[in-house]
Formats: sequence, C-alpha cells, structure tokens
Amino acid sequence: MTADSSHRPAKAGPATLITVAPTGAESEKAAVPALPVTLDELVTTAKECQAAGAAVIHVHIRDNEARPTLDPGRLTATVQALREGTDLIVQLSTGGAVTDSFDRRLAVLDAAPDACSLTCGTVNFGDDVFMNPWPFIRDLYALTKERGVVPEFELFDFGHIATLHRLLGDLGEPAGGHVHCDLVMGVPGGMPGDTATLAAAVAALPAGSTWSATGIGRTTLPVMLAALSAGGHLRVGMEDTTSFARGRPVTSNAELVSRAASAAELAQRPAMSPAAARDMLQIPVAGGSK
Ligand code: KMH
Ligand code: ZN
Repeated sequence: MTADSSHRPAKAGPATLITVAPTGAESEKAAVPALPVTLDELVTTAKECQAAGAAVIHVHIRDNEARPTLDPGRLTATVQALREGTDLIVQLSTGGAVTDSFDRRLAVLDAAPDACSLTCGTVNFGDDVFMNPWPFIRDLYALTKERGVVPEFELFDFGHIATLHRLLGDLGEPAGGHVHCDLVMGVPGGMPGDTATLAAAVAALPAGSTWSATGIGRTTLPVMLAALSAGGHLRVGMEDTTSFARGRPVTSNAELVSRAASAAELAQRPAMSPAAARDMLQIPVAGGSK
C-alpha cells in the first residue's frame, strides 16, 4: 500500500462488502421505534442483518434511556455479545455523538473491537459540528496501530481525503496493512451524495485502497447505485436513513441490508461473507489466527 494518489484505487473483487450501521447517535427511539437501542435488540438485528448479507456491523450504543453513550463497560459487553451471536466484523464507532469528548472517543479502543471508524476531518453536521482536528486524528490512528484495531477511514468531504493521504504519509500503513475507506455522502455540511461527486472522490483515494459508500437520507439510493456501478462496496442502515421510500419508514435494518444485497446481486457482485470480508480487510478472527 502506498499513499501515492497518482494511481487509481484497487478494483473491487467479485463480491460486495455490505456494512450495516443499525443505530447511530442521532435518531431518537421515541421518533423511530424500530431503532435497535438495547443490547438484545442490537444482537437480534445483527443476526438478521448477517442472514440478509451483511459482513460488518458499525456500532453505536445507547444507555438505559436510549441516549447515545460511550460507556466502556457497555462497549466491551457489546463487542462480546456480537462476537458470541454472530460472525460479523465488529466495528465500533469512534465518532460517537457530536457531544462526546476526545478522551472518551479514544477510550473506545479499550473494548478491543475488530475494527473502528476513524473520521479524517471536522465537518458541519446539520446544525452541529462533528469535531476531528488533526492532533486527535493522529492520536486515534496511532492508537489503532498500537492496539491492532483495523480502522475504516470515514470521509465526509474532499479535505478528509487529503488528510487521509497526510496520515498515511506521516504514520504509515494501518494495522493489517490494508486501507479501506467509507465515503459518507449527503450529510448537510459534507459532500453531496451524487454520482459525479462519488466518482471524483473515488479517483482521489489512495492507491490500492478499497472503499464503500453510504448516502444519508434521500441520497441513500443514488449513492448505492453509483457505488455499485463504480465497483465499490456498500454501507446501509438506520444510522443513515430511517425512510425506506417516500412516506414509508424503515421497519428493520435487515430490510435495508436485503435491498442492498439484491442490488449487489443485480450488479453480479453478490454480498460478501464475513470470512471473505476479513480476508479483504486483513482483520484476523478475534482470539485466533486469520
Ligand atoms: N454520529 C456522528 C457525529 C462515526 O461513527 O465514526 C459521527 C459518526 C461517525 O457517526
Ligand atoms: Zn457512525
């Protein structure tokens, strides 16, 4: 892997990696009753999503009042429960909620997940600001390397791609040696979720990297279709959209994964198994060899 941007990113393999982001930190349970917020709900959702074609789960957790939390004990219990109940790659969010401190976000790695999100820059986030200054990005990346946790680079805007190149240039390759990115598109304040933007972003990614894309809200379908047509992978889930179609709320995360798996099948790049995803992302099975 090199951080040289003069080459195109690696072509995707024959299968499509589907990540499910089932909960997020923004939606309220009262407004979105189908949102999984308890550990039982999360594990049930995870099993359904694995059966529907997901290979990775991007996890935010909630407290007893269904508010977002980065409580270390809860995070550890969540990682364990997901490992016991599924084969999914467990990717904890280090983004948390916009109100979470940098220290709390770094401490997410104490739960020893397989993988974690790592956002490569600050971005306006609706009426809020999702803060990711360079020193924090560096510290978090250094910690992922120290702990052997594989990062997924979350890119909300083009400046984040430049920062990813800087990060790889300064600190070297990630744990596992493979760079995987997620283009998060359509956030109010970030890059728009359309085909032209996706194509330009993909062209700027580090050589040899793989990538997925997710479109927030109404950009979900355009981004999914653009990503498949460009050879990328997919992230879907109720973190990113709570509407399945105009006027029709999402009833479960599994239906979003099923729709993504059907689209991938149609593109003749069917959903990737968790084992194949571990191979692609260079993530060993927890407690064993890869
Ligand atoms: N909840 C957002 C403020 C991540 O998980 O790493 C940040 C986010 C990104 O969802
Ligand atoms: Zn997230």
